[in-house]
Amino acid sequence: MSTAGKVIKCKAAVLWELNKPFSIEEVEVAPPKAYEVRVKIVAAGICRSDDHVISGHIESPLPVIVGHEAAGIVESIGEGVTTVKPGDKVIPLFTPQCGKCRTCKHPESNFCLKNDLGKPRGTMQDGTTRFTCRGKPVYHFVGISTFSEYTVVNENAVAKIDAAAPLEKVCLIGCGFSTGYGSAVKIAKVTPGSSCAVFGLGGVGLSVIMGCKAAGAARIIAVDINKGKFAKAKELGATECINPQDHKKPIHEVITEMTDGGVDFSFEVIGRLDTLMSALLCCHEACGTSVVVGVPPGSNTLSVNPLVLLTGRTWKGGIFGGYKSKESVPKLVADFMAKKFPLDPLITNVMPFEKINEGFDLLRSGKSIRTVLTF
Ligand code: CND
Ligand code: ZN
Ligand code: ZN
Repeated sequence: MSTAGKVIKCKAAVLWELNKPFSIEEVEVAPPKAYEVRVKIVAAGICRSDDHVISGHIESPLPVIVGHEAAGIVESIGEGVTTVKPGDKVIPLFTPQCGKCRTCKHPESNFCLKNDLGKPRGTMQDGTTRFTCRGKPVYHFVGISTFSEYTVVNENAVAKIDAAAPLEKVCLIGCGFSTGYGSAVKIAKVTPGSSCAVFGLGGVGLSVIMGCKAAGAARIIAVDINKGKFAKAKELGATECINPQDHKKPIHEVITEMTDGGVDFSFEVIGRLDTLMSALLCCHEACGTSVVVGVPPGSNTLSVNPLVLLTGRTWKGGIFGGYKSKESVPKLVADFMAKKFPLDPLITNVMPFEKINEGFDLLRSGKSIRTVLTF
């Protein structure tokens, strides 16, 4: 029997309070309104940004259903939807692409004004929610809330992908892989023969390394306080791995000495102010570029001596690897299908959705890269 047009009751991981485990609840998912799409989630990865919501490091109204890296199948569509149809394989987009706003019309930028990232309302783009639990509305996360068996997204926040794509792998294209890889090839525009330093070797940082390698970097210095991450970093292209705790000098000085005055490109992929500063200072004072990828706590600010930039450094950042999401995600999936890059090395754990809290424990203990939850 078709579920189109009806409320669907299903399981979702609800975060009722900060710093508490998710509670697996029965939720009601309303049908999609005009220009919206209801998606059956098949696989969802766990990214540190989801954990940042639990810790309060990323602010969100509560209760909320988080999750922003997933793949699924369209269950039903609202009025006026033309770019996807029921049965299509899709990836939800945590940064939408409306195609009409100033950002979407700009050839280089991707932070579409329809996003719910900067000052999150926790709603769909029309200001209302589609989830209810125990009679209460539940908020959305970045417009896609993927830790639910069913979710509703705007049409501009979902991309149709190859019908043959393995959803339990390409879900990583929804955030971790694309964010990291694009930060190297699109935001930094890493050049052949260059030197790079990558701070933080999680799923996103390792994808930065893959991007640096694909762009032809000659040296890729991987930086982490967890030595357990070094073997995977080398497998994916790091030429050297360093642990700041093994050095008496500040790590930016160590890297500056190793690289004749600093690297060409550096990336902060952790989300800390001290490592943001180290990444900035370890790129060459005259010709280096440093990219902010990690999400630091929203309320914190850095104080920077402008002379650090006056000598010629470039400091930039970006969401979702700078990719315009709706047009780029199908191409990234096609590239994966054509074996232009692997995703398997990033997936260390696969478990049923109900074990979501175990998946987050693995991330926090530094034992996993990406855990993929299957529904
Ligand atoms: P994950 O937690 O898996 O990796 C972070 C790595 O940093 C771990 O290997 C840690 O051991 C390491 N680390 C922690 N502290 C330090 C330190 N002081 N010095 C050196 N290394 C350290 O995280 P992830 O890869 O899932 O995400 C990384 C960041 O990227 C995180 O802040 C997340 O919120 C952010 C992000 C950004 C975007 C975007 O669009 N820009 C999208 N998703 C996630
Ligand atoms: Zn837009
Ligand atoms: Zn993410």
